[in-house]
Amino acid sequence: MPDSYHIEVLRQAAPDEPVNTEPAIAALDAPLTPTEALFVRNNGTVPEAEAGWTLSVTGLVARPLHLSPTALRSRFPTAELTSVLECAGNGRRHLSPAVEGQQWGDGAVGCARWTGVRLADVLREAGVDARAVYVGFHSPDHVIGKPGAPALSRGLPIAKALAAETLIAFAMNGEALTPLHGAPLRIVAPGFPGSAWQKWLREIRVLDREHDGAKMTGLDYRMPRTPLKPGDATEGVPFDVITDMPVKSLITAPQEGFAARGKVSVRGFAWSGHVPVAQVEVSADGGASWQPACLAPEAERWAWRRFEAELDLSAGPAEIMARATDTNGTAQPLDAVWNPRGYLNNAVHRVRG
Ligand SMILES: Nc1nc2c(c(=O)[nH]1)N[C@H]1C(S)=C(S)[C@@H](COP(=O)(O)O)O[C@H]1N2
Ligand SMILES: [Mo]
Repeated sequence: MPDSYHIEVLRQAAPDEPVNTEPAIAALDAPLTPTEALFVRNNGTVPEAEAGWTLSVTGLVARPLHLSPTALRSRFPTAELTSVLECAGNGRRHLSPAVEGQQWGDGAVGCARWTGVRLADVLREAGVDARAVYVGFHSPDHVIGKPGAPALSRGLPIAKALAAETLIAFAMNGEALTPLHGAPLRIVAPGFPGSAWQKWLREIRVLDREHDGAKMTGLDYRMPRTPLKPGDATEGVPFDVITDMPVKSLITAPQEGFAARGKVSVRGFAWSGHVPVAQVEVSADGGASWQPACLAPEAERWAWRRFEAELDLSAGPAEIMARATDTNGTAQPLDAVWNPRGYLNNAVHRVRG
């Protein structure tokens, strides 16, 4: 863990802009990302966790629930896990040609400890109807300047909503959630993109069809079912909601512009969505040859895993690359794969010295 690091603010909270922040990669060189170093992704305002906050469970349920955060905590068993949180648009900056959207570098990702209750326990208490296929999430944040327009209302397929790892969290890294990260309650949906991790949760609606809330439809957080090339028309092309994150790795040391030569220690983290990481390799010759990195065992299913290697850089300036492969044998591509909204860029991470 470095002594100090800076957090690059990509978009400052100008009156007409949501707050979005991205840390320098040095800030991510720790198994648990410090709360102040975790990226922030807001689509609208930051609501206040005012007194009287109620979480409602409505829709296709036998017994609708209305609970304060305190009642939620006392009524259901506490569940805790460590999980990566990554924005689907992380790495968008590397796409060519460029696509619109938040121009994230490689830092819209982190790994934190989450404490809450299982969404499944709450849904079972409410009594989910057999027709349920999806849950929709609702929050009070709104488009800046448009108080009536929800900023984001996403959801989860019912199977993921009922999965043991899906939480309604009230704490992060052992402390109450901060306003920027969704206080008082947020969804934790390991393996899904950050967009599914609804912040400032106020209502969970059980539905008999895929949710169609703000930024659930159109091209938002969706991938074309078949690959598109830049300039291709998107009309009539089926786009599917992103429900899984690809295998990926990040070199956290050395940093871009490093001066070390000779035998250089390389380290970072590897993670994946629902298909676990199998191995990590590193290269110093542009991907012509790869050597295995030492990968820490999977201590926690959804946490990122440390990798370490030693590379011979005595030949001079080099570009270091890391490539993770999942248990299906799918490896990170060498270059970003273009798509209309710039999602799921899991190209190998390159650090130049
Ligand atoms: N209510 C609400 N929840 C939200 C968002 C939002 O704009 N509003 N942004 C989502 C997106 S796109 C991401 S990547 C994560 C980011 O979580 P963080 O800001 O805690 O890092 O929150 C998600 N939850
Ligand atoms: Mo996101």
